[in-house]
Amino acid sequence: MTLIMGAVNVTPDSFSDGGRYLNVDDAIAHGLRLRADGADILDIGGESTRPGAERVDPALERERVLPVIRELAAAGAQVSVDTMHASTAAAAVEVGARIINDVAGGLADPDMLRVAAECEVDLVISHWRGHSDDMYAHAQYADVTRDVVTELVQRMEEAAAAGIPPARIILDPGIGFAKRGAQNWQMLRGLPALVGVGPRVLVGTSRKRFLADLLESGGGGPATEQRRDLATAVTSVLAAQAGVWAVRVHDVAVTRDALRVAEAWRS
Ligand code: PMM
Repeated sequence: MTLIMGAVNVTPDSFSDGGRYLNVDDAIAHGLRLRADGADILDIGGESTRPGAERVDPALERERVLPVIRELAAAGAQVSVDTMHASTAAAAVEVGARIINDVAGGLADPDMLRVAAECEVDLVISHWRGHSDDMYAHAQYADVTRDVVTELVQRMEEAAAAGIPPARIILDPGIGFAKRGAQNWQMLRGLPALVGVGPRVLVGTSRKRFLADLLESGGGGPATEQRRDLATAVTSVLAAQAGVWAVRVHDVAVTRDALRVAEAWRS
């Protein structure tokens, strides 16, 4: 069964849920609720990666995420830390995180691979070409799927050289990162090629702009959160059918239901 990673953004400006859980207690309560809803992993982040978002100082980022990670890990949750900073990743592992989720795939911080190797935890390597403020300038591909696979294989080789075996690596196509609308759909259609590389694959489509654009172009007015969550449940089912290991979502309950329906159909 495909695993569900529930996103907990402890940020004032995240793409979809920014500002809602900036308070530590609210973020912990939200994480516990996502776990009760069926999240297998809780992904805690303190820096928004929304297009155009400002960078966050690592010390402020740690202040936001460490108390939340500590508490959720102590409650028995499997926790990942969503960070591009090696210092935050190391501190998060110390308080109980077991997965480092680096949306920059090790490219933003030269210490990230060394820290992940030393900590002996799993590492999510996402496809990334630049920070949010100018990522669309890098959205140029000869063939999105082929280029993303090639670049992720390079990142994996760098990780292996740093001492991280493929069994501890999770690859992520970085939906919405340096990719425009149609490029995201092309990448999703090409997911089997990424799954074929070997390591586990994680996909995050949740509430992203390309889904909202699609919904709005079909009518019905603004793409509300509810509409985006339904769209996310559908893309998550299709990703599961393509063989991914896990999907990263905000509304765990609706995706859990959708995955169960698809599983019943299949089995
Ligand atoms: N997307 C966001 C944040 N973290 N991590 C991984 N591994 N993959 C993603 O696609 C991903 C991520 C952006 O979403 P949010 O800020 O709305 O939660």
